[in-house]
Amino acid sequence: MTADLNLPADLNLPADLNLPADVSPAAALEPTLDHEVVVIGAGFGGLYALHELREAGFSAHAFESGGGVGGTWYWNRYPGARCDVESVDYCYSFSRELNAEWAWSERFAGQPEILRYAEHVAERFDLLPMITFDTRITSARYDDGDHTWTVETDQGRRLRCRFLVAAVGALSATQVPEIPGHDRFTGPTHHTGRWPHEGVNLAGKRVGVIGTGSSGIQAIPEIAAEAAHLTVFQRTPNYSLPARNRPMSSREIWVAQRDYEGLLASGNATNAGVYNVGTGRPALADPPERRAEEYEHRWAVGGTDLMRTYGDTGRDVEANETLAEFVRGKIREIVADPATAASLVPTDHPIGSKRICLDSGYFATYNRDNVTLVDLRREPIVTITETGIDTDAASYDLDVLVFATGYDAMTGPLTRIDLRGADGDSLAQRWSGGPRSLLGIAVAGFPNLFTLTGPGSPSVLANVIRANEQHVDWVVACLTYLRERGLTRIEADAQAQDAWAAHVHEVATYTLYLHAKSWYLGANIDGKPRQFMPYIGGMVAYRKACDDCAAAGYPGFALAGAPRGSAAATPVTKPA
Ligand code: N01
Repeated sequence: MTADLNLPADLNLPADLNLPADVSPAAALEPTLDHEVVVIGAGFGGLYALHELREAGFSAHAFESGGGVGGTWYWNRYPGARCDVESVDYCYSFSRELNAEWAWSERFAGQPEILRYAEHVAERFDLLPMITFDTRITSARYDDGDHTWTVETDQGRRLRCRFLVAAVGALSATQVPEIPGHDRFTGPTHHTGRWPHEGVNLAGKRVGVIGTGSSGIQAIPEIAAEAAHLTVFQRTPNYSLPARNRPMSSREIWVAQRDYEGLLASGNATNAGVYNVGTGRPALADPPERRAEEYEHRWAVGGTDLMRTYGDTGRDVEANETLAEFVRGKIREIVADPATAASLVPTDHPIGSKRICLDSGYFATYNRDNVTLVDLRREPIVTITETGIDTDAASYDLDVLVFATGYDAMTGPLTRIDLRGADGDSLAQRWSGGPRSLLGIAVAGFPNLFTLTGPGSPSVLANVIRANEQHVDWVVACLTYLRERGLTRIEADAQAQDAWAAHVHEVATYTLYLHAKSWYLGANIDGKPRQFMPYIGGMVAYRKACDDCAAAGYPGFALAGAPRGSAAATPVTKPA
């Protein structure tokens, strides 16, 4: 989640978004659709999309590659998987009743509990009949003759729909790096994002973990506690803050269940979609002792509040350094061996310019006798072998190899589907120079496609459940608007898209996010264009841009369709 960057209230949103909507009659229309809307994915975005589409009277169906709902929380079952947004915020806000009946057991819910919540939502709102599981959508082609998408699945199904809602998540396309010899290892290998559902018995095993991002940092303490020996292969040290996870008190549960208005406010009135406890001052406005007090207090409380202590640590190098040095000091305090501590202290990027990690005993894990840190900056990997990993300094024998190596973030989940737009170009081709979209939700050349939490929207910089809710609400209102007017086609205008992309980039330049080699920038994937993908202007400004666009009749989009009363205006209700 992003720190609250206190960006200027007037973000200078691109004026040329005010393009006239081009409304023209549709060409020949095909009434025999399978569904009006196909939703790709049944994670938090897809579930809410199904709910709202059905409420608004659309025929909708989702296809999900997993065997159940939950998206990222279905797949990420690695030991220690836990949310880094507080449970009271990391939940839906659309239903007062849902909020009143669900009781989170921990301050930061673990993966099993979040998955149970997703399953509860799917059952409570009767969404399961609207989902086909174990089915991956492999391709989708848009036909401009009749304003439809033809979708194909890996189960051999082909179906037609008017609109496509990609609820594919930003971090679902796993990434295993091309390390020499990566297919030579003869023992089990696991990616944290595709952890076996039956679990992995690590007792008595020599385990190697490559990667120290959020996933590695959560998994490492748990694996160390179970394995005979753990060897961590670290390329870049990372900042991590103590989660200080704990059970929720009965009073906290009681308040969370009743304070529905507070829940709404945390999502709607803050930039990151979570409750904000910053001082409101610039870091250097406080004398060093006062600053240390503020930082110490938030370190002791735990969670990501520390990142929001001051409003300028996300955009001012000097301010950032005060916070970074505070955290470095904590690492040096916790880790007993000074050489190991030196390897773990991050110095190559500002704190928060990569996704901040939350941990439970991560740095202290390196004080265990059964844990070895291999600093790959000192001894790079030469090759993976049949029995372990060779660096240029030593051979490490392993029984199990864990890749905590992350994702082809934000674009990967979309470009790995063969999506073909109006002129037959694939989305992967269109985005080969970097993703471009209007408001992060629609792409020029790809009519009737909506990308929930797509690149160009706040997405991973916000509370993703709330970002999904906001996107779904916008999409369903948009589809309702089209239906009421007998319109069957909506497409982002290329000029408006360029203006939005320029704005997304401009806002990122106000921050320190461009100072790190992060997955936000595509820097973790060889050959991926370096472009800051999420929108850092914050949920408040972003929501306003979306709302203004809808209120003005969707300027920046070209709308088309048959006049009211034609076949196109007839609702399509063919069941799944
Ligand atoms: O992936 P990452 P992640 N040789 O890309 C290393 C969300 N999430 O799965 O930094 C050696 O952050 C790479 O090294 P470097 C959250 O948004 C949330 O951990 O590129 N190492 C890095 O250390 C998060 O940010 C939660 O030098 C290699 C690691 O692999 C996002 O998912 C939990 C390498 C990848 O880190 C992704 O996190 C988990 C190579 N060739 C995830 N290639 C919570 O809610 C890569 N690495 C708590």
